[in-house]
Amino acid sequence: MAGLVPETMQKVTHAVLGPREGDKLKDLAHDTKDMTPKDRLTTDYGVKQSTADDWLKAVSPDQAGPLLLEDPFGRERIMRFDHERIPERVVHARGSGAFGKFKVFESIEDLTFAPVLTDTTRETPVFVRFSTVLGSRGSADTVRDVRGFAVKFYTQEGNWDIIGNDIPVFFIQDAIKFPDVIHAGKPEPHNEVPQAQSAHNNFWDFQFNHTESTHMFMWTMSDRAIPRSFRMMQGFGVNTYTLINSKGERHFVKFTFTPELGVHSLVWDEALKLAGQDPDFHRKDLWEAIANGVSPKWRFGIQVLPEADEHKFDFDILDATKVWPEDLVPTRYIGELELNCNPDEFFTQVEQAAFCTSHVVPGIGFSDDPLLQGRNFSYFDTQISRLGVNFQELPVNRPVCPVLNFNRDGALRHTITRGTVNYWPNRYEACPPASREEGAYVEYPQKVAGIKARMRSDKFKDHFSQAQLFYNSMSPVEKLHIHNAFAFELDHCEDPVVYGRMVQRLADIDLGLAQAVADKVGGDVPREGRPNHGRRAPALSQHEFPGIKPTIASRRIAILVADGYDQAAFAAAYAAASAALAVPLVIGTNRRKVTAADGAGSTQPHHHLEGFRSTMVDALFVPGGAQSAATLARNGRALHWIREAFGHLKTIGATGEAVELVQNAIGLPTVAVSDSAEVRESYGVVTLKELRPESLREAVAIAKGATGFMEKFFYGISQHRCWERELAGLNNQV
Ligand code: HDE
Repeated sequence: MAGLVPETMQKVTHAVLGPREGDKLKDLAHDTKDMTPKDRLTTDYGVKQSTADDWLKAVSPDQAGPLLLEDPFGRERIMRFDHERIPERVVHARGSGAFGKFKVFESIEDLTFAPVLTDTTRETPVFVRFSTVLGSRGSADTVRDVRGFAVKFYTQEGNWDIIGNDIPVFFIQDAIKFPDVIHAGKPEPHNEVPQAQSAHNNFWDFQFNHTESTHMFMWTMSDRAIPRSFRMMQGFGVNTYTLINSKGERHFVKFTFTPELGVHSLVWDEALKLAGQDPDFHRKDLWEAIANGVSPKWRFGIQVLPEADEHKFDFDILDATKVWPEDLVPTRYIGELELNCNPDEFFTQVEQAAFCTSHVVPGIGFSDDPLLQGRNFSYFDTQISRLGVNFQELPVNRPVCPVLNFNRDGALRHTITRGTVNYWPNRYEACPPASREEGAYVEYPQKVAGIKARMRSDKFKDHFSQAQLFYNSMSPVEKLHIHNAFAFELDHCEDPVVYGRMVQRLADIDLGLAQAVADKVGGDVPREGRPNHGRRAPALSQHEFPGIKPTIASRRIAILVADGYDQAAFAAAYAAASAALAVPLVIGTNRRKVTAADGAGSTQPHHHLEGFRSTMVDALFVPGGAQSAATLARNGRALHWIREAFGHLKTIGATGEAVELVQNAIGLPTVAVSDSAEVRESYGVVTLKELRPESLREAVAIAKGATGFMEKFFYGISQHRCWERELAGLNNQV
């Protein structure tokens, strides 16, 4: 897992990649090359090179001498290197992605005639790119930010892109404001500080000046903005699209992807530390899960409204700062997205991936959502400056169905189109437009009447109801995290005007929140707030997610050992974790073989306590063994590991002599749980004094639940974090 060598990953990738008929992966194979020891180094123009080490020189008798400019090999290498960089994405520059497939399990032919959403026998290849928004390409993964969730469906009818986020609403209502919101969020213009952060004056100045952003900033101050993994985030299309059926009827639709693993987040202190300790945390997590065959999956859902219902709500359904609450418009889950194949090369397949909201297939259309319409212009436009006008010919972007037209030339054109004409109509009738029956995209005949004006409908003007709805729907822990997030962010705003006004704004959502934040960050404590309508929408809380099966698959469990550890307990935990598809990681005081008590075995740690940190795992297990426990008890970093994992609300398991070690480190005794006197538990710390099976087989049996210890330990991990610990105020140990 963490120690996988690239070669192993390659094998996994290729095994999963195996060619399939009509598949995007097969299509990519045309442009994919392997490098083997049998191949020989050549120039870009195909001539074999004798060395990659020495520039051609005018060598004098003492072997020194100037480089000769005439060396085409040396010049080619340097010149190609000089031009390796392309502009990074103007937003969402930091990201990573993977290939996979999409299937509908329930046809929605009542709503659309797009086969990608009606043909239940079809498997549509996809590429998905996840990203942060504000940071540049080399910034850290775990910063507080919105996450992008962009899906390219390579359908037989052409490419369809849903370019979504992990948050269902947006900061602004009209695309014309996009440059402002992004300028305000990106590093400030005078000193290019801060990187990948919304915690600065300009961001919050913008938020105050745009009441329409209120709903969105409540989401970005929630745990949604610090996901544990790309695999544990929802994806929302955000904008309102339309579906058209074969009767010519149109429905409004919002698209959602909901992860099988549930929606889970880091805790803030952990996110901050990871940004330095492992800036690629999310990128690696996605890669490793896929390489280990634990393919992340999402259920694909739609919220649908008939055209006739457009004006039935107290919000405008075309306003991207509003959700369609599920109690009013339930989500219908109709398909599944699965990611099962890592890219072979990051630059060509992830960096060069280009998404366009304007790319939809017949049966799917746009709405008059003013944000979406602006996006339809922007994405295509930005690809031209980032990748060039022929960006759709790049392997990752090109469709799997035929592409033929009279668009020609431009920089780096690849396709060679035979024939003497390059226009329509032509005397040969070559390449005529398609009819509706042949599958042409035909626009929905929407009636349009009105005047030209720069305005929005009145319903766009309610900027607070849904911000209140969101906050009201949070669990007590989520509310606490939102409070802490504001306290952090506004503390980073030095300008009293900025934080002073923002705490007043919070009173438009919740007076208690505003007062608590003002108390922390300064500014006048608000005395009065906007009346709160008191409504809740439970589906907005990530703690109230229905239908998620508890699992520990792909969770990292650190096992802390030193010489003299209890082999039986170690083996039991390791085997049970592996059997449950979790990832046990052995952590030693150094990365040298560690010997078990009585020479019962040995293990080679994956990492050592200083190199790896508790932030990088989901749970911690410390097996007994008197000598091992005593060594760890004397090691400050080991104690820090235990305290920090406890502070980050992680499940901790300990057996034998390690029970006392853990209890002393966190200062918390464990209490007996009712079903077994042996197993004790307190606030997600699970202990068992005696775990001394005779054999590995017995150890595995124990692990599978015979004593209840592993059961309890694993159940805790499957719950992600022990929130009760935080509510009891026990987590201040980090
Ligand atoms: Fe984007 N956005 N955006 N955006 N966006 C881009 O296109 C833009 C918006 C989103 O992994 C850019 O290829 C405008 C909402 C994602 O490659 C650019 C507006 C949502 C990605 C652009 C928005 C998004 C982008 C920059 C307001 C969630 C990364 C690079 C009208 C539904 C895609 C690029 C990837 C990228 C413009 C608002 C999501 C400049 C004008 C709302 C996930 O075209």
